[in-house]
This record gives sequence, C-alpha cells and structure tokens, in this order.
Amino acid sequence: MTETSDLETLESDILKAIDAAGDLNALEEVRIGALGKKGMVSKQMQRLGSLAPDERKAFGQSVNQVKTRVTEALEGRKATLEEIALEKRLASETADITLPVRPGPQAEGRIHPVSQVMDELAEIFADLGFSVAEGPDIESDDYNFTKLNIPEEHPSRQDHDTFYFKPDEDGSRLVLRTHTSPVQIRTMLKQKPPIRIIAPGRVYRCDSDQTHTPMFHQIEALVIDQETHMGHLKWVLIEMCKAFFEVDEVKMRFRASHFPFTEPSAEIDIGADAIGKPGEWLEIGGCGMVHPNVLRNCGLDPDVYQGFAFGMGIDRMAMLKYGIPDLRAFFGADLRWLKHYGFSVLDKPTISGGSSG
Ligand code: 2U9
Repeated sequence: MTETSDLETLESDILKAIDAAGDLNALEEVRIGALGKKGMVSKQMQRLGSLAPDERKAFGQSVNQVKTRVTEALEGRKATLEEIALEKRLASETADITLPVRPGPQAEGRIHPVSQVMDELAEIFADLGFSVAEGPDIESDDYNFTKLNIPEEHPSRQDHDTFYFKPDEDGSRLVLRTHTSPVQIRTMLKQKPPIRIIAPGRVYRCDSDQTHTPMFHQIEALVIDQETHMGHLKWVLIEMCKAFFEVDEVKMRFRASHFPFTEPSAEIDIGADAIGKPGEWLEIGGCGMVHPNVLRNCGLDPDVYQGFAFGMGIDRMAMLKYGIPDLRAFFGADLRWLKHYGFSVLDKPTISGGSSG
C-alpha cells in the first residue's frame, strides 16, 4: 500500500472511532490514540525522515490535513457529547414547580392568638385613622390613677387589686399598670389635639381565677378633638367590630355604667349573632366621654376639647372571635395549644384580605 492510502485508511479508522465514542472519556481516549505524543497520526510524522526529499513535503502536508480533519471531528463530537450530557443532566434535575411548597421552618412557628388579634386591631384602627401609642408597664400611681380622676380611696387602688413596688423615698408609688390608660395620659401631656391613638399592651391585676389572670392584654383607644360626641364613639366601635368579626352588620348596645375617667360611661355589648349565638349579648369592654377632670389634669380646656375613650380585653376578644375556651391556657406556653390555636406567620392580617388574614 502507498503512504497515502495508509493515511486514508488511518483517517477513516480514526473518524469511525470518533463517531463511535459514547462519552467524553471514550472520546478523550480516541484523541490521545490519534493525536497524542505516541498517537497514530503523530507516528506518521516520524516517517518523514525515511522519505525521499521530493516526497517529504507532500506527505507532511497530507499528514497535517489529516490532523486538521481529525481535530475538527473531535471538536464536533465533543460538542455533541457535551450537549447529550447536559440534556441528560437537565432531565434528571427537573424540579416540578407545580408541587406544593415544602414546609420550611416558618411552617413550624405559630403567631399567638394575642399577637394575631393585636395585629388585626392595629390594622383596623390604622384604617380608621388611629396611630399606635406605647408606654411603660411600670407606672407611677400618679399616671395610673390620680391623673385619671381615680380618688385615693377607690377600691382599684387597693393592693388586693394592684401590684405595688416597694415605696421609695419621695413617696410616689410605682405600680404595674392596671390598664393602658396612662399611655393616653402621657400622649395628652405631650401632643396637641386632635389625638387619635390606640394603646395596646400588657396590664396587671392582682386577680386570678377561672376567667382572670394576673397579666392580660388590653387595648384602649382615645380620641380628643373639638365637638367630639357619643355618635363618633358609637360609629368607631361599630365599624371596628364589623371589621374585626368580619360581618356586614353588628348589633351593639350601651349599658349605662360608671368609670372615674369617663362621663357618661357605658359597658359595650355586642349581639352574639356575630359568633353564632343569636339572642345572647356579650360584653366586650367599656367606654365613655373623657371626664373633664382628666382633660384638665392634662392641661386641656374641657370647653374647647372633648374626647371619648374605650377599652377592651384583647385576650377576651380572641376568645370570642376564635372560640378559645380557657384564658389561663393563653399563658401556659403549651406548644400543643399553640399549634392548635396559633396562626401561620404567612397570613398577615390586612383590611383588604379580611382582618384574620
Ligand atoms: C383616658 C380617659 C379614659 C378607657 C376606658 C374602659 C372604659 C373599660 C375595661 C374593659 C375590659 C378594661 O380590659 S378591661 O378589663 N375598660 O371598661 N376603659 S373607658 O377610658 C379612658 C382611658 C384613658 C385618658
């Protein structure tokens, strides 16, 4: 056989081997066998020395042409094999995005019913134009009682009702606040009306039985403006209850009552239809027009400014809305209770989405 036919046979054999390579490793073997130092094509170059001078140039060119064609074939086959490998990998790594989300850590966590209801009420009152005010849990008896027109001998000042700290030198006595009303006092002392605030937070009473715990949560609201009247109070309460209980209509009645810090005062009852007990009335809190003495204690002229206020128990509102039977379990830190009565961290309450998210 002539050198050229040898080369043709060699090239044909190598091209067949390239096409037959099933993966990148096999193809690399073929490349080394053809173009490596000891490769079949490289060996042909060694034959140059044994050729006559006039044959050497032509043969050398032929070998280089074979090298070029083999290199192109190798690159082509490599690209094909890489494409196949990628397709295979993509096929094995597909993620079915229609599958439900795998529960993550936030699926474990629960929002406590008190936090949920605080968030719901904060959303509702924000929509009504109220802002949230906060204050200390440890209060002076001046802010917690005196400025609220609560007389020295009032029973709520007794230490069977109120947690007192040890008296300090200057005689003012510190208490664990028995309501969030001191927050309203602090706001009236530092903010010029109009005022529209809610004061949610922990309150403490020296009380503990089936339906009372020494700490519970309260939300109070205060509106101070000129020409504010009971109609405004009733409207705010009705709108708040409709949004909170997510009903189009709510029955509400006001039973005359007495609180030192409001005049007139009333207990607030709602028709239990909202929670599936038609014909019954449920007390949800108390309200009234801010007593003139309280306005004066905060430097406001009762002939210029009037206001209303109301207070509700947040724990109680949660029990009513979500049918939670036992108040004491709210503070029992039992994860089974929380798992059952708690809320998902992903359902933030919004007005548009309905207050319970
Ligand atoms: C200021 C003036 C008036 C807040 C009010 C009530 C009536 C009331 C209870 C409901 C259930 C407390 O959580 S509860 O036990 N509250 O009945 N609260 S009027 O009146 C104020 C507050 C602040 C400056």
